Amino acid sequence: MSKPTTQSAAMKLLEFPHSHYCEKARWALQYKGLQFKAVAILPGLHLLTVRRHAPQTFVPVLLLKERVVQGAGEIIDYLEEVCPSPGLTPADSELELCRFYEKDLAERLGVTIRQILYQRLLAYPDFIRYCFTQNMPGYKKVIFRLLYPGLKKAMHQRYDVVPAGNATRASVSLGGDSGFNLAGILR
Ligand SMILES: N[C@@H](CCC(=O)N[C@@H](CS)C(=O)NCC(=O)O)C(=O)O
Repeated sequence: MSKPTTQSAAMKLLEFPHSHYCEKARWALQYKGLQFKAVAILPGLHLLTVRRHAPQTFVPVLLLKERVVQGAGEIIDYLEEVCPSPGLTPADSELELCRFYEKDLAERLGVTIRQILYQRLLAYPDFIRYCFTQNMPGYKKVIFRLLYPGLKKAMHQRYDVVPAGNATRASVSLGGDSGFNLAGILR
């Protein structure tokens, strides 16, 4: 892909603007100077939107004319392939290590940070509504308000957010033998 082409101008990024995974994909697109349209979708209703295009329900999803790429790491790999310069991934001996850290940070740090944040923030619906629906039309804010009780429950389950007061149960290891205790942060 030469940049920016008609195709890149037609690219859409389905995202939750508050999501760090979506931010990662957005940063990669911006770093490469590609034109794209970020499309904020409403958590909850995203299940319908995303499943129309992609095999799983999560965002970010990059929509191109003839291709759909789901997941921040996958989007970066795709962009590296079609628009190698400026590069984001080392091509030499550091490649393997770089991939290891990227995957590890996405799977463990990314998931844990989300868990920590939602542990606290789900109790503040106004703040969550602001983060999830800012810049969306009023009717979506209303829909979100109606969906919130169910969504909150679903997010507790999906993101393994422990109920308030039980936070000391949660403990994750973030690096080799050095234990990283989520409870220490949540107290
Ligand atoms: N492995 C994915 C994870 C993305 C992810 O977990 N996205 C969350 C938002 S932070 C999501 O879309 N959750 C809704 C769902 O899974 O249906 C990536 O690296 O992009």
